[in-house]
Amino acid sequence: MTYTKTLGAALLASVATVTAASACETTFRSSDTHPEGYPTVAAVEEMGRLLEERTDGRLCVEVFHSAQLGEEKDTIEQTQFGVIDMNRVSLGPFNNIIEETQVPSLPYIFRSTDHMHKVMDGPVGQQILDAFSDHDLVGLAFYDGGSRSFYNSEKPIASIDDLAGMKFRVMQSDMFVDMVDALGANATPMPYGEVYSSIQTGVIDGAENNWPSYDSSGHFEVAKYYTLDQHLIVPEVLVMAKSTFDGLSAEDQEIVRQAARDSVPVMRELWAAREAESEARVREAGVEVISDIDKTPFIEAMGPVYDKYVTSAVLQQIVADIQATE
Ligand code: BDP
Repeated sequence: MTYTKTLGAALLASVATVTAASACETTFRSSDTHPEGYPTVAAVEEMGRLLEERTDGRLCVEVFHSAQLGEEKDTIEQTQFGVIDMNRVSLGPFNNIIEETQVPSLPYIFRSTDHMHKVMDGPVGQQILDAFSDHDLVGLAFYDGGSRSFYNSEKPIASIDDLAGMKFRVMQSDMFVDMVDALGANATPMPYGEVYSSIQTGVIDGAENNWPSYDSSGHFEVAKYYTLDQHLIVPEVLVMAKSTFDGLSAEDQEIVRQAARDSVPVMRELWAAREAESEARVREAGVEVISDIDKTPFIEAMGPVYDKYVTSAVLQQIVADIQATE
């Protein structure tokens, strides 16, 4: 989406806010690429409900789902400018902007979703949330993004050799381009909203994502081979524009932070249910799932990615802290 179009959509959306949320004194506009009912959208709505309740209707949130405000890379910029108040995004598109976000986005860094929860709920998570404040943003909470695996329109991929020369879309993060390169395939970074037609027209062979996104985006309709290599467990993050946050009283800032934290357990429950539902739905639709795969060569191939990105002492420490978390 061009900047002008995005801005046009943002302006239109702000008009909508005035009519839809007139009962609230202040309504924060929050962006999400996913459709209504998706766990991230529902979680931010829950956060807004808590906020409204705890401020007697002074502060509310309206979620603009389905990328109404634009694709993630653009909406991140707009949130930094304070044009959008809040944003729920994968950590991936932050990788090129906030170095610390690269670590929890590294392939195979987490052993499981439980491990990811322990890390992101602890001091490492706090350190990464704090890193947003140097970039005109306030990190509020982490949400689940499941594990991401490759899918494609061409053939069942059962080993790393099958990936050779294939073309996959990745999120707009240099690290993910290098990740796909290290696996012997080619990566094209592009906005989420362009993936469906790019697979359909053969511009790319496939992409990689979790069950709920593979399902809700409809990508399974055009790329029916899903290989459970689970190379990434990338947390999602809820951020607020620093200018919006700075405009609040200290008391309201704490209410905002707490409402975001309190939406996390709700999100986790919705996420777990939705993962199972989406997996069942795409299997039912005829997707061929390749689950019997040896992940060891995938993990071993990631050495160069770690070498290239985990260079500073700060990032090395975060990697060590994550690995030491039981
Ligand atoms: C989904 C994330 C979303 C990303 C999308 C993508 O929830 O934030 O935009 O992947 O691949 O899983 O771009």
